[in-house]
Amino acid sequence: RAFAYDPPAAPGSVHARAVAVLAANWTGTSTVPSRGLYPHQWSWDSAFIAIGLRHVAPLRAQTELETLLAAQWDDGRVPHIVFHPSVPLDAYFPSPDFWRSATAGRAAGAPRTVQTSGIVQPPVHALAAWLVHRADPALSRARGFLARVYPRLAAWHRYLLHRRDLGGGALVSVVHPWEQGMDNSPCWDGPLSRVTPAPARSFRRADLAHGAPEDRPTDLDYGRYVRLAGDYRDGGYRDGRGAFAVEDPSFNALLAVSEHALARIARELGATGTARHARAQRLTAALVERLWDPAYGLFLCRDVRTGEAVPERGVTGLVPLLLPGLPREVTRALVGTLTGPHFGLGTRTRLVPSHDLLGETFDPHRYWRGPAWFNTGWLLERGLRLHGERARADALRAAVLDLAAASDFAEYVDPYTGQACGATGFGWTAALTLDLLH
Ligand code: 9YW
Repeated sequence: RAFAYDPPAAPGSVHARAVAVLAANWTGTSTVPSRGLYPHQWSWDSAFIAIGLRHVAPLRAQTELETLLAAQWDDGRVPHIVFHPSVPLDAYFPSPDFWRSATAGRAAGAPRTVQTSGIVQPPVHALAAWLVHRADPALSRARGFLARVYPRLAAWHRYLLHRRDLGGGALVSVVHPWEQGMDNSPCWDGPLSRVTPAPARSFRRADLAHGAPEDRPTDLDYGRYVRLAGDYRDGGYRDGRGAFAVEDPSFNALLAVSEHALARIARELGATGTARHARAQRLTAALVERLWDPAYGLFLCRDVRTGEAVPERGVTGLVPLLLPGLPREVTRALVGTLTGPHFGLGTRTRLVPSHDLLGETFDPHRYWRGPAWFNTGWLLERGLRLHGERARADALRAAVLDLAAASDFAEYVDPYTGQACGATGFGWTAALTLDLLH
């Protein structure tokens, strides 16, 4: 009776197949992104997964988020990976013996009983918690779900706003490309070029056992990821001094959207939520002031160490379309960029590419350097709908559903052809398909 909440879907339907992926990736307390490639719990994956799961198994959706939040550090950070103790160490790199959270993270209050990474991922969790609550308010109230997660979500946002404003402009900085979630985006090439890669012989990648090397980040990328993460660990995971610090549009937009969701949660729990809505609006204003570029027609990343904008068109710069309260000329320009020659939605591409089609570095198969991902498609579908672009939202929804089903719920796809890349049976692809079907 694992997924007995809804009336059974027709066997073989897209709905039934998506439910089967989530059932196969469920471990008993959370859902893995991919059985082979990513066999632990990932932070933003869990938020997206809960958003889909709520329609078919709301108790599991609540549990998914509660399991992640149980691994929160005392300083408020929610780790990007929570490791499953039963998975062999060599199944994923970097493994718990690299992060050493319980010892290296002691000063920051890492948990003692569970092993985690020490970096974070985009804060989609309060949005997810609110949507999960709304799917079954009676169950949520009976379990005291919101009352239990609210203090943890509030501490999480506090950590980001207070410890991660490294640029001093009221925006959050990421200190590692893995934190932003689009690992090898060309947006990082500039800021990463200052990082001396760790020697190739000092670590062993596990991802290449599960994915074609030409679809994955390079060894040079990995050397830099390892150096940055190792330096952060060796500094006791204290914030403020690392070589890499970037203000990213999508990370900050997701924080603002989640702050609006946290306001609604606060209201449901009897507070007013007014201060939180106001804070979300201030974040939105800071995003526009610091990262909006009218000439590019999208938001740009800002390299905090040089103070310069990063002159690259990444899908991250479109994601703020998700925000209410954007100036009208900004939303109009974002829709123009999404459907224009750089992203080609509705003309050259079937699903939103992760990077500029006309950019020198564009590669339709290499991870976040061109392929289309389903989570960004889902976020932009919401953004289009929010801003009254109904026909475009409907078309994007149809494309997500088609390509997810045809690719067997691939991790990412070629944006022109829809050809599957990376893993199949991928958690958030299945979950966000379910969400769009409901
Ligand atoms: C890694 C799990 C994660 C995602 C990221 C994606 C990739 C690589 O896989 O990260 O080793 O963490 O880039 O967004 O959360 O699906």
